[in-house]
Amino acid sequence: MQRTLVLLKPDSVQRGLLGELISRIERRGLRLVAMKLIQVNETLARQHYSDHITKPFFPGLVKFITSGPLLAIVTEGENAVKIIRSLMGPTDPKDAPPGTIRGDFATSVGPNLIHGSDSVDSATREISLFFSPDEIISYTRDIEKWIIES
Ligand code: ABT
Ligand code: MG
Repeated sequence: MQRTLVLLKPDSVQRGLLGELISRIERRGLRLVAMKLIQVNETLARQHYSDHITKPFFPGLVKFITSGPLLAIVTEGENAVKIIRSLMGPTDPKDAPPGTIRGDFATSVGPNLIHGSDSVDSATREISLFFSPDEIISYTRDIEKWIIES
């Protein structure tokens, strides 16, 4: 089982897409094990996007992610990291196929609606930035007893 951090970014909140996007995650079979609406401050934004600190788009990225409330989620399930990345679609929505979140709802690489950790290591790091261990509540769904481990 893996956990990954999902952020439904300020544009998702502004556009009233939270329910739609949560629904896609749930229907795919991942469990929501922690969730909170927060306004990210500059310190947290810089930590979260520390890989991009030298990039020309970094100041704009920090401005955007701190521009309004976002919904932070920890989701858990088999292959959660890859599954969220495939639900999201590519970073630039113009390359995102229909059926993906960015391919269905976004047009521009700035406000691209959703963040998902890009590896298991990033997920561990990012989850600990946004949540304390006692805010994460693990549980299983009955159907998961049929998972065959490969
Ligand atoms: P995030 O989930 O937000 O990290 O997006 P993703 O992992 O798909 O894309 P990366 B490469 O991590 O981009 C981080 C944010 O930086 C923005 N960006 C990225 C630009 O604005 N211009 C660029 O050329 C690149 C490569 C998009 C991402 N988020 N937002 N918002
Ligand atoms: Mg990223």
